[in-house]
Amino acid sequence: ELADIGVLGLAVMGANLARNAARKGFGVALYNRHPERTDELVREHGGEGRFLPSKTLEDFVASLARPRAILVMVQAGKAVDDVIAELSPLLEADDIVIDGGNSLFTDTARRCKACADKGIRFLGMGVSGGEVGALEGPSMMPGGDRSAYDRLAPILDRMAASVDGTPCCVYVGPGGAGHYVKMVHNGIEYADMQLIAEAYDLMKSLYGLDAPALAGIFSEWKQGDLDSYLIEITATVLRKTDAGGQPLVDVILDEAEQKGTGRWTAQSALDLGVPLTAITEAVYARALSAQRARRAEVERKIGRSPPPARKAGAAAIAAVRDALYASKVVAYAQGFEQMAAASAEFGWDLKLADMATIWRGGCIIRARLLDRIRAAYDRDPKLGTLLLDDDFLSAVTMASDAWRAVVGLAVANGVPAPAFSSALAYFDGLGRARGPANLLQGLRDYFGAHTYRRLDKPGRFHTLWSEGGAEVQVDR
Ligand code: NBP
Repeated sequence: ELADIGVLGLAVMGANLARNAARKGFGVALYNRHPERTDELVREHGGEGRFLPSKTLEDFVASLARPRAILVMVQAGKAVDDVIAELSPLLEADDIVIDGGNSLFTDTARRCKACADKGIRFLGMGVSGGEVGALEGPSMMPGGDRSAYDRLAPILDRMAASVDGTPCCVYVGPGGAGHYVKMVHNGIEYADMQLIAEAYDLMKSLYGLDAPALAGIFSEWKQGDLDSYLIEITATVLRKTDAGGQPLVDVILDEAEQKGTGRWTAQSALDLGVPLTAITEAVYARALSAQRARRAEVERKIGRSPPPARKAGAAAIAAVRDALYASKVVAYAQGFEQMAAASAEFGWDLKLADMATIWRGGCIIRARLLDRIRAAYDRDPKLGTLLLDDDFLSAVTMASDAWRAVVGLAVANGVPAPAFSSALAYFDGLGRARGPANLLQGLRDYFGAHTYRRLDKPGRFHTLWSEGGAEVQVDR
């Protein structure tokens, strides 16, 4: 009997997705460029379901039922183009290629079109949940050819995580929409993790709390509004000791690496003109973390002294919690606003409530907050920003005194909290009908004759700054 789906690329993600599909009763064809990975998968997990391993691409394609569906799980970038080029001559009209890696959405749009020109149906699918999610049920964000999605939905829905009986998988939109949404998901993940790291740093640096005490605090936060996978694993990581019995986190090098999806998110926000401050600060924070030697050199020169010891009272810890929650709402609001802007720019018709729905399970940013985001977009699918939703606005407003106090304390004591403080600055900027850009416009008109508009009359104006200072109307 032929296979229902093929998986090409059997490193961690591909192997676990193949096992996931097989465990759900689907016949799974297997292929990896170096056959050792295929052999290992069959040797170690062959009993989990119906696997059809192949050593050549020809045999692999021949082992699939028509129309063939091939899930490509290779390294993002050139490898995906190479694989498509090798596969294309072996495929027939209506066969389906799904790229489940972290591809750049513009590459996906290009591949979607190139495949369509050859009669091959292409899906670019974001998959979140890491290694464990891939095996046990990830969140999946397929975009591209709609008919290919419809054909595969019964398989994808079974493979995906599910929350309250709803699969964490939905058709996102045409072209590169699926990978775009996955990219923003990863950007939000950057911001979420940076905010958690700042909360950790503040409590450690200001109140001298050690890792086990902090683990207890994060475990407690997991019971409330902050309930999320990332908060849960924060407690676990903080509690872990190494072989010598000391907290592992205390000996992990403080240099964060990045694979690029956070940076892509920030770059796209700049292109779209979306103020994506929280995610972008998180990308910068990783970049600064990577300058470890320079940080040590500057610290030596400044001769820094630690902040004075403070008592960690319940109110102080609750303030950090509230500041974290409010900042997190801002980060999500910005990410969702970016998806709306991209949807308008590229004509995707993204359903933001659906995105919140499929991120409730399986993925790294799964959180109770996403239920509230879904509810907000269900109430008003055209909501311009989550911060205009009554529930979110009142939650953030209620937290704002604590938020200000925490950011103030951080600034006063030299503990950097870039994501906390930029989220607050964004919220304050958003909540002010009249900002200081009037002066910017005046300056721009002075040196570049860029013109300005006035509050008190229609039209565009220019002041003849160097020719007597008269104002002229330049357009009616
Ligand atoms: P990797 O990103 O490490 O890629 C390794 C796989 O790509 C191997 O199967 C390798 O084959 C194959 N490959 C390469 Br490299 N070049 C190839 C080529 N020219 N032709 C055919 N195969 C080629 O694997 P991964 O960590 O499982 O991730 C797969 C995708 O999923 C990536 O896009 C990744 O960004 C994404 N992703 C990863 C995670 C995660 O937690 N790791 C989570 C979500 C998404 P070989 O064995 O023959 O060298």
